Amino acid sequence: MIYHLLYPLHTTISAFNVFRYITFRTIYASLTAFIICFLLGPWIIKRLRTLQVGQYIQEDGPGTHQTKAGTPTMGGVLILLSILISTLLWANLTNPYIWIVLLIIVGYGGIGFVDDYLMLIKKRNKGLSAKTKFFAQAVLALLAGFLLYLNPDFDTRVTLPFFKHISPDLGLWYIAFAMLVIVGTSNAVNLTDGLDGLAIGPVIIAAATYMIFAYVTGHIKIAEYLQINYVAGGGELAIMCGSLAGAGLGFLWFNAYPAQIFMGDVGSLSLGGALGSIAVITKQEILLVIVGGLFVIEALSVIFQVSFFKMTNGGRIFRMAPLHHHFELKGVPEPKIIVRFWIIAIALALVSMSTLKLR
Ligand code: 57M
Repeated sequence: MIYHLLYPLHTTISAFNVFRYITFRTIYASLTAFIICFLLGPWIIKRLRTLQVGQYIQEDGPGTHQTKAGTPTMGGVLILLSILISTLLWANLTNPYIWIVLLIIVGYGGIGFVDDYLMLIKKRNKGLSAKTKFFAQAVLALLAGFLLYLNPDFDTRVTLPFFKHISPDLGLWYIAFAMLVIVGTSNAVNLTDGLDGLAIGPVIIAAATYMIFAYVTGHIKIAEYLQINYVAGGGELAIMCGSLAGAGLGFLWFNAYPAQIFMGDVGSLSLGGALGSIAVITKQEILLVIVGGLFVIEALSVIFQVSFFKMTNGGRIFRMAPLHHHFELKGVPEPKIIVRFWIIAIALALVSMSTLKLR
């Protein structure tokens, strides 16, 4: 809104020319989302407690988690509210990519909300069935992929890190590919959200990384210099990444150990979906495996654990999956696991940025 209301006035008030710049609007989108989250946090926590929207803890989980029972959850509502307000204020709302990512954020937030709500009612850590959740996510992601496919400016080639001359054009199959990236990222973030701040930290890191990718991808000269795909209008997603990172920092203020609030599936599914869709639009889909490497590691630990369990009739690779539970059961204190996972996420983000030059 601010962009549409104030930038046109730059002909009379020259200072308003600043609203044209993506860098300026990204910074203020981050700060706006952070301040909204920071100011509304205490009220939301109090409200969730009053409404008894408290986390149910599975008995079969690590014993240390029993003390977390009743922690207000569904804090993702606060994150999404901050992202939406900040994006609507600072982004160029005529940009179709903004609305595609908003479709995923709101849609996946809705799926997560229903899942969390059912968990609350059933008083079990079981909400929607995995099949129902996956189907709803797939439909929304296919819709997003189809809208991108219909966009004449959008390129259906897949960018490979390190190999600038190899970018296969998937054509109509790009819709299915985009769906896999979005649904996969969403569920990987969901699995990771199992310790205080463990998911939101790497989400902030990934959002900050894609802030840079979106900016360079949408800048024709820089994209040419780096020999990466130029996506006209892709730079506007830097503002959305700013909102994501700002809201994430605001939420982390309350989700930091010992957490006063959990984000719930409403937060984890939507934030993962947002990162996946931003990766697709900025043509850095495969690079997401590195940027979101922590989410990939956590998801793979579950896949390997379940596969090994089935193949060996009860054998386990880890004491418990996802990986963070394995370290918990080894006696590593929760804060130490969380901060070390953040360090890994930062290292992976730096490696992913280096690939822009290593081509
Ligand atoms: C998402 N949810 C957390 C919170 C958060 C197939 C299997 C791997 C599925 C997986 C599962 O259930 N995943 C669901 C992880 C849960 O967090 C809630 O869920 C939201 C995110 N979706 O926002 O509302 C618990 O995590 C803890 N937590 C914190 N701080 C936070 O900031 O401490 C969350 C956020 C919360 C709280 O205790 O209750 C979760 O862990 O369920 N299942 C598992 O991850 C289970 N692993 C498992 O069963 N492993 C098996 C097989 C299946 C691989 C094995 O290793 O053999 C573990 N999780 C639980 N119990 N709850 C262990 C058993």
